[in-house]
Amino acid sequence: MRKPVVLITGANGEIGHGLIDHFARAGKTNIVAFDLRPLDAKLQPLVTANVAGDILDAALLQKLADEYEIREIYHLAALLSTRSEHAPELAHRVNVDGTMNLLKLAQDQSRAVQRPVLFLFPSSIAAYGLPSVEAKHQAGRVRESDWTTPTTMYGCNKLYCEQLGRYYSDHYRQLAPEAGACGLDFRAIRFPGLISALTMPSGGTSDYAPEMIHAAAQGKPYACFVPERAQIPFMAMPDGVKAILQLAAAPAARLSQRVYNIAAFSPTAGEIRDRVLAAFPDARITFSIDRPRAAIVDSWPADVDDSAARRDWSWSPDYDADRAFDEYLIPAISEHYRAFAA
Ligand code: AKB
Repeated sequence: MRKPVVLITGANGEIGHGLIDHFARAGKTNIVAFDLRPLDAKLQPLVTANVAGDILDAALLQKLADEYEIREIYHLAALLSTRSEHAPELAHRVNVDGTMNLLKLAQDQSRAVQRPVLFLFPSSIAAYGLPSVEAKHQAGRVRESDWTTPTTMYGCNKLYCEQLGRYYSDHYRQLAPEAGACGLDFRAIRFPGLISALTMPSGGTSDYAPEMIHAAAQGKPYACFVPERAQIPFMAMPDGVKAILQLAAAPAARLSQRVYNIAAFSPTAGEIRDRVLAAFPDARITFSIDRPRAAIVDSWPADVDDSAARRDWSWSPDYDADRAFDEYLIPAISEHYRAFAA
């Protein structure tokens, strides 16, 4: 008999760390962690198996499917927005073909055991694309159905994968239902920029916020690549992890859509600088604009409407900006680097 497991791809990333940690605390260790690199040594005791490999390797995924009964998939592996602009074709392969491989795996698994496989997908505010800063500020809190004209390969990939998730859940093999039946339960969150006290993102365009805070805590200078007025939604990592878990646990009957916005706070880069300076008065923060990256941030909404998530699965963030900085980011990041230096 195959062992029932939860598969986490991109397990070494920021959300993966938070999820594995949460599952371990809840006594759930039937995790198969999948990442290009071997799992972080401190997470290894918390999982059943740690597979270093590529989501484009269909033979490796098949091997996993033969060995385990995969009941839930948290598909976190992706190339983020800045990295994807440097290598758009590679991004398409990883972000789209890789997701297709996982969706197909989930479908096959669900057919084999005759029960739906839960598939959690982190989409992004990058799925939106506003044509100008004026339009962005006029748009206000953007709904899921509005402004879905992304300007980045990553945004296009995320938006398309949301559609693939819907297709594999609701219409797969519609002309041969006997071959395709059973099901996939695809659920996605369009995440804002996430800020973790413990890990640093790499290859994203919202990275200026975590980079600014982590640099200040280490006493390093930081040149922010977007202007002070740049504004997008952000969220403290514990809320990001909470949102994925809440959406995963929500009864299917309560979900009126497959893709949800979530929001917490929406500071400008200048406001982030001010909060960092209040905590680290010696911080050396300057602004040196990288125009292409700043243009990407300008194309993302200043804020999103998360009323559907609030209504359907009782979403509500624990951390507003004050709490995120004063009770999570500043103390935990300071402690992280103090322990690092000791
Ligand atoms: C990125 O900057 O690419 C990500 C995102 C907003 O999805 N952090």
